[in-house]
Amino acid sequence: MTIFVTGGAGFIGPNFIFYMMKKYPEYRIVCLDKLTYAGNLSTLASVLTKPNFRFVKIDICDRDAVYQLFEEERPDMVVNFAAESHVDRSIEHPEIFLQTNIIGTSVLLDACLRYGIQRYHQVSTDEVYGDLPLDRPDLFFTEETPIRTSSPYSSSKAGADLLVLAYYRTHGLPVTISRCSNNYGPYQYPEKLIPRMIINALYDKPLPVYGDGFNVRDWLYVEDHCHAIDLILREGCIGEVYNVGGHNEMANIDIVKLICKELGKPESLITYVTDRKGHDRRYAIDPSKIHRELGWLPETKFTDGIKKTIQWYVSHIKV
Ligand code: NAD
Ligand code: TDX
Repeated sequence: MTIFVTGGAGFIGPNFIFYMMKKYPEYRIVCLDKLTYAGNLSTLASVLTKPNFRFVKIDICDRDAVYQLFEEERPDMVVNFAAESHVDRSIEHPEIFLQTNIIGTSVLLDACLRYGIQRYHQVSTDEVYGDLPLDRPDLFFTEETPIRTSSPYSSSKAGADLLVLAYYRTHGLPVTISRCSNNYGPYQYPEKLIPRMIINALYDKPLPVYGDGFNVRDWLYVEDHCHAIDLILREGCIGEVYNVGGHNEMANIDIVKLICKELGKPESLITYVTDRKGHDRRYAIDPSKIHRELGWLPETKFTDGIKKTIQWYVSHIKV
């Protein structure tokens, strides 16, 4: 079994590679990554010399290079994590989001068609459903919730999802899609809320909270996401979408206060700044389909996961 993991030098990708290499030591994993600002090869240091692992620096938009690698390796499965992933950047510079997230996905799908594949899995996001109001805690995103994106990032991810489903309908390509809520854990680039706040707090720098701080995200420990993808790869129905989330909604301000408390830093570091344009108010996943059909449940309690995450950054940051 050879699995292509794209975007494996970012945040979720390497966590998935470590998860799979531990669980399936007989598998061959090939990581395809362009090493953008968000990619870091040293994250993969512990597996780089393993005989069943290969790293290839490649842009998934580079059709010739991608085809060449498919020709060489003949993968059984492809899991596509590669993406431009930061909403704020997509507002300023949308082009690269369209390029990598949509064109890159189309190149991978074409390669799968051309060389044949057992499974193509697209790692998507709950952001394709837009947002929910704060005053309707009874509402959740299901797989039937209409696509209603807010940012160039989420629009590009939705475009990719539609393309993946079109390759299933048109060509019968064996695809699956997961739409996960916000992940946290080790190796996340410090432009995202949790690592940014931990690192700024460690340096006693201001903690920039957008708007009123009451925007809600549904946080999931990254390993629980990896477990969900593994289950979908093995037992998920082709052509299906699975929402992944652990019913762990929290307001941004509460997360930032918790980080201050865990690190023994004063809340006076919190600084309210101009809101993100089009800022989604609340994300909340209904994960009943993946629970019912594949038996998936999150295993990490937020109180434990956030402590582990903070500890990881503390031990990897020199202050
Ligand atoms: P990330 O930004 O940390 O990592 C992205 C990786 O993709 C980097 O290593 C980067 O070098 C690589 N990459 C970017 N453009 C590339 C290209 N053209 N060719 C090859 N490699 C390229 O992202 P992440 O947070 O690990 O997210 C991974 C995936 O999961 C993304 O598709 C994202 O949309 C999705 N997702 C993320 C979250 C989250 O909370 N982080 C939640 C749901 C879904
Ligand atoms: O400095 C900050 N201050 C702040 O208040 C940052 C970086 C963020 N925020 C707020 C904005 C959001 O309400 O925190 C919340 C989380 O922001 P991000 O970490 O940028 O994540 P989000 O926009 O929710 O998107 C994330 O989850 C879904 C990932 O970046 C996406 O790739 C994923 O699809």
